[in-house]
Amino acid sequence: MAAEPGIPCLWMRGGTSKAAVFLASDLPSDEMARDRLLLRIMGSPDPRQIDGIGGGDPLSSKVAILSPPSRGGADVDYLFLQVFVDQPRVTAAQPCGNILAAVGPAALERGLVAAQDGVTVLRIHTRNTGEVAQAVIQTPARRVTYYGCAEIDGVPAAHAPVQLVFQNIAGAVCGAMLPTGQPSDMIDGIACTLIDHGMPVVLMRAADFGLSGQESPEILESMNDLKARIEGIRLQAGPMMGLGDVQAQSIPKMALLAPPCCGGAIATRFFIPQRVHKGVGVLAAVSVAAGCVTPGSIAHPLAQLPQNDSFRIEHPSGLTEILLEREGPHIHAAGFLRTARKLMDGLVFPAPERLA
Ligand code: NQM
Repeated sequence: MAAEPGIPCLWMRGGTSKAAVFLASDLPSDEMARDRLLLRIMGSPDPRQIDGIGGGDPLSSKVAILSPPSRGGADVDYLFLQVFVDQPRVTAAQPCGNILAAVGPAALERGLVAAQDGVTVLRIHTRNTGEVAQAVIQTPARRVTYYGCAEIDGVPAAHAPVQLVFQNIAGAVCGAMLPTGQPSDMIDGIACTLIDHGMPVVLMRAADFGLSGQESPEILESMNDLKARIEGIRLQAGPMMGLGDVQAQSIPKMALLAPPCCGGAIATRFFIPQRVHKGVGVLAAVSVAAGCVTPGSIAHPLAQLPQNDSFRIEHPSGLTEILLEREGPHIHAAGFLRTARKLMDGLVFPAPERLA
């Protein structure tokens, strides 16, 4: 059999996640053919993804597809795809703020956007939601650099900062920030806030499950009864949020919340949705922050609201800071500091097609 050609691929860290970054022109235009190819590239379905480049964890089984902008007011299009690890599934239903941090550097690397001297400001159109985010990338002498002094919890060592700003992302996926029209709903006897401020999330009190909210991801993942209860709530919350049947989806994300213990605004543990996040998603953190400032939500009484605009969300790897521009509960803009790094640039060779 003739060898299959390699496909140009950048392997990037964005924030606390990793993704294979492609140009749309290097992938099949047919979505089903594209997704089948991405499963073979990542090595899915397989819990270890041993025959592909995925890391056996949802945080390192991600794809970003870049293309020239399809709308005015943007410099580049970004389609995010979550490749399931142990199921033959790829979904475009969720966006990803961590991988967004890698999009600016990757667009510069691939020449989709011309670098300026010093910093380059890019407007990135996330095709999953239609939102445009602004990214500020360090480009001394018109070349992207990954070296710098910015540190984020969950990533060892310092790197060049990537500043991201989102504007007006309330209801980005569900169409409304509170898709059920109320700040709190009961599902299976648990008070839940169903919220979308960039990422659809179900907020719940850890204490309602007999937890402190400080448990490690490993402990939470070992609790099979807890996981089944949370999945039962998620399957009911999906249709309530206008997401339809979410059995095969990676949204909504499920957040267990507790009062802060490390100087932040609130403590989080996230089911995303079957595995437990080792840190926190960027857009998921904005949805939590939105919950904290929404009267009547389950997050509001748990939160220590900051005096200024800096919301520090506690998670298993430390704290993630979000800067909110808001009037009361109305958040106009959310800003973050992330870092990103090019890990590999080359050709990726997909695993062979599996026989049915
Ligand atoms: O919420 C993981 C990640 C994410 C999502 C996930 C994210 C976000 O950390 O913006 O970044 O929840 O699937 O990459």
